[in-house]
Parts: sequence; structure tokens; C-alpha cells
Amino acid sequence: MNKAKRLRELFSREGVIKIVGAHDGLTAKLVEHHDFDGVWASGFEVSASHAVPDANILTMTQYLEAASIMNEAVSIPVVADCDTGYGNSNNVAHLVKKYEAAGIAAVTLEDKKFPKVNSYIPGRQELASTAEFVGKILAAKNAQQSDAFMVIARLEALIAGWGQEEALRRAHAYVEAGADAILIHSKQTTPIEVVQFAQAWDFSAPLVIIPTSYPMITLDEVNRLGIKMVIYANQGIRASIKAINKVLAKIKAEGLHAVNDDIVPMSEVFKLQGMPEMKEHEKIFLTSEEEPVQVVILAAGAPRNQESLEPLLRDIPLACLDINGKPLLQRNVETLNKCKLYRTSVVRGYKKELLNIEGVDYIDNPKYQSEHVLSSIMCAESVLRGKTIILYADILFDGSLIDRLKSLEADFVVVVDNSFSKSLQRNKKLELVATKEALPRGDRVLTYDRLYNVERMGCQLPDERTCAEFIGVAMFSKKGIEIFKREYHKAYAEYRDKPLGEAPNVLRATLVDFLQYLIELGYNVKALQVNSGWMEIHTFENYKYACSMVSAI
Ligand code: SPV
Ligand code: MG
Repeated sequence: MNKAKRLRELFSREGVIKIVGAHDGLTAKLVEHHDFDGVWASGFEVSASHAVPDANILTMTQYLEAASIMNEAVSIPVVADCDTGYGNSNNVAHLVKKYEAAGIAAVTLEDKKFPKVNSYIPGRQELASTAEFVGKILAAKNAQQSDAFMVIARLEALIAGWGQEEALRRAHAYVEAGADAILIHSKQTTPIEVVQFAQAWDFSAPLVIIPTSYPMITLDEVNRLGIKMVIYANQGIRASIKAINKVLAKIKAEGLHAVNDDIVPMSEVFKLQGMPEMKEHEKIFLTSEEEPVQVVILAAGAPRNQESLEPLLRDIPLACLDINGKPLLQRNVETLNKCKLYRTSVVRGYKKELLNIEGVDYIDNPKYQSEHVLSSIMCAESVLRGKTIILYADILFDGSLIDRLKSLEADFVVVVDNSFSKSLQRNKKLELVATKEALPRGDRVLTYDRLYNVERMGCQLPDERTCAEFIGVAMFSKKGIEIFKREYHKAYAEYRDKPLGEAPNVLRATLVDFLQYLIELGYNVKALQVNSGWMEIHTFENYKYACSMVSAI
């Protein structure tokens, strides 16, 4: 529904319409977030935001631009304060065309002389003649294109001290001319004037008020008086001036650190700016020469056989472990970003609320306790598109490993390390890989990006077959990930109650179980051999070592 129709609908429904002053997209959005019915594009606020008096110092196009920005930022109707119409009835006809075309739901026009001065400024409050203002209303109603657009006539007779009788006389003339509502303005510090006006009014058009100087009036009273709309005209900008002053004074007196609790986090501003939506759009529309690579980090699992880390992991998931000033997950995501990998989804389960670093998407695996790694991967099915890298969350890796991996072309690649014999006492079920060809041994090996053919994967390979350890990093080509998903769905139907790899069923299967299954189906899984560029965090010793290896922050 267009916004003018929406506003009309609000006028035809029960209850008082509440709209709030704003001056830009951000403040308009805050009004919408607080569930008000509409935005008041306040001339006072827009002028103040330019640091000029509310006295028609700005031009019509500046007010229109501000109102359009507000309108684009929200889905609720915007009522634009158009002062006296920025000139005579010719200017009014022009502004109505422009404001209506910009999607503004209604305009208010006030019956003062151009240029106006804000109603609360004592002194010059000159009224236009009734005839002149009626001409403006007629011009406005004649210029509008759709029936829904509203023209609200604002009476300044009480502001100018001309009394109730004059106000009522003018109100009737404006309604005769076609005004869709009457805004009766008063600067008294009690509601007395608007109460008297409302009691004398015949309601040939609905009434609107701006209770800035008489805030004690309650919505119940407003309702009882039959007033249809209230405008909270400028409380937002006044609050922001107070808050900014407080923070700046504190920074000056105490330093930047003192104001943390007085300001919102950057993330809140990002949200208001629409950054999350932009990121979603980027995924779909931002194409580049290089094929984008999706990364999935598997961080759902609860601690398992990790006695030495148990006191730490009682409260946090492993990916949150602080590695020299930064969570493990954040270090890994920064490494991925350095490798130009920006699409990362993290699968969460155990203590999921603590996994909240910025710059990644989160996918929850509610069954992380009863199911296993393969299920976690498939929780991310909607993002498993194109070239995909899957990473365990309990390793720390460097960029060279990722750069090597992402340049490879094979459909299924697992990264393996054959320097694992020393670590066999790691109190962990190692995921082992046997390759058809012998892997090179020794500290100084030159393998370039040679890939080896995987013959078998699992935790229980016979000793003579064991060649290397799977490090928890795998890559799938665009075709590979499609095969992965397709075969998973077939396996899901078939292996609900029978073993898959070394797992009792598909729900309890690991990535390695499933890769072994793919090998058995005849797919060619390749191994990339590395002897450096990664470390696991499985024990407290690993953790201390990792902290000693990376630079602080
Ligand atoms: C505005 O907010 O610009 C108004 C209301 O017109 S008042 O300041 O009360 O005149
Ligand atoms: Mg105004």
C-alpha cells in the first residue's frame, strides 16, 4: 500500500495517530524502530541540523531533499512540514507536485507570511490573510495527483494572539477550501487553548496538535477531545544534543575510555545503515573475475576428551579461546579476509550466544549434541554453493595454507600432515588418511601443489596404511560441493539406521566418514600435504603454544 493511503487508513481507524519529528534518514529510522505511526519531517529539526534558524533560511529543495531521505529510510508515512509553502500559491502548487512525487504522504502548510519564523520565537508572527491562505490550499489540492495525498492546514492564529474566534473562522474557511485536516497550534504551557478549540470545533475535518509546550496532555485526554493526530515534533533532536554534549564533555574531561557506556557500539550504527542487507545483496550481485569462495567453519561441537582445557571450555566454546588478545575464531576470520575470503559462515551449537564476532554469518545446529560433524556441515546447506572450504574451528592456520588451497582445481581436497607420529599421544582420536602414493618425508620438502590420491580415510586405519593426519581443512570445487550435497541426501535416506564409514549411522557421521563413503562410491579425493602453517588447539599445552606463536593483537 502506498504511504498516503496508509496515512488515510490511520485517519479512518480508531485511536490517536502518533508521529515523531526527524531530520534525516537515521533519525527517521529510529522513529520507525520505536513503532510510531509516521515521521514528521520537521522544518525546525531540518533547519537545526544545518545550524540555521527555523525561518525559511533553507530553500524548498533542501527541505524536500531532507524529507525524501527520511521517506526512503522508512516504510511508515512521512508528513512533511512545508512551512508557509515557500512563497505564494504558485510555489505551493510546485511543492505539492514535488513532495507527492517523492512519496511523501502529506504536507502541512501554515497560515503565516513568508518567510515564517518558528512559532515559539516571540515577536514577528505575522499571519497571512485568510484569502491568501485559502488560495494556497486550493492550489495545493488542485496540484495533487492522487486522492490519497493529504494537505493539512496549520492555524497560527493562537500563536499570533488573534484568539479562538479568528482561529475557528479560519479553520472553517480552510476546510471549505479542501484542507484534509486542521493543525491547531498553541504555544501555551497548558493545553487550555487547544482544549477550547477542540470543544468548539465541529469536526468537519480531523484535528492535529503539536503539544511541545504542553507535554502534560495525556493521550487519553487527546482521545477524549477527539483529536486525531499528535506530533512529537522535536524531542529526538533535543535528546541527541544533550547526549552529544554529555559525551563530548566527558571525553574532554576524562578521556575516550570514559564514554563507552554512553555510546552505542558501531554495530548498532551498521545495522541502522542497512549493512547486513548490503552484505546479503553483495553475495548475490557483486560479481568479480575471481570465483568467490564460501568458507564454513564448524564450531558447533561441545568439548570432547579435552580434560586439560575443560576448566576453560566449561564457559565458552573453543573458538572463543583468547589467543594472545583475540578469540581464535576472530584470528582465523582475519586470516581468511587477508586471503580475500569474505564469505564465511560459522556453524554454532555449544554456547552459541558467545560466538558473535562480526564479519561472518551464523548458522545454528540445534542438534549438535546428538549428531555429528556431517550434520553440522549440512546445517549450512543453503550456503554450500560454488567453491567451498570447510574448516574445523579448533585449529589455527596461516594464510599461505589457505592461498595454496583455494588456488587448487580438484573436486575434493583434504589437507593432510604426515609429521604426526610425535603427536600420537595427543589423547585424541586422529583422523587418518592413507594415500596411494607415498607422501614425502622430512623437514625440508618441496611439493609445490602436488596432490596425492586418497585411498582411505578413518580413525581406524591399519598401521601400515597410515600416511598422514587430516588437519580439519577441506576444499570442494563448485562441482564437488554439488556432488557432496547430492550424495548426502541419498545417504541420508539410506544410512539412517546403518553404519556409514566408521559411524553407526549418517547422523553420527564425521566429514571423514563421509569422504570415505565418497571414495567408495568411486569419487577421487585428493590430499594436499603440508608440514607447517597450522596447529591444533586440543590441549592446554597446544593453547599455550599457540599463544606463544602469534603476535599480540
Ligand atoms: C517543526 O517541528 O518544524 C514545527 C513545529 O513546525 S514547531 O516547532 O512547533 O513550530
Ligand atoms: Mg516547522
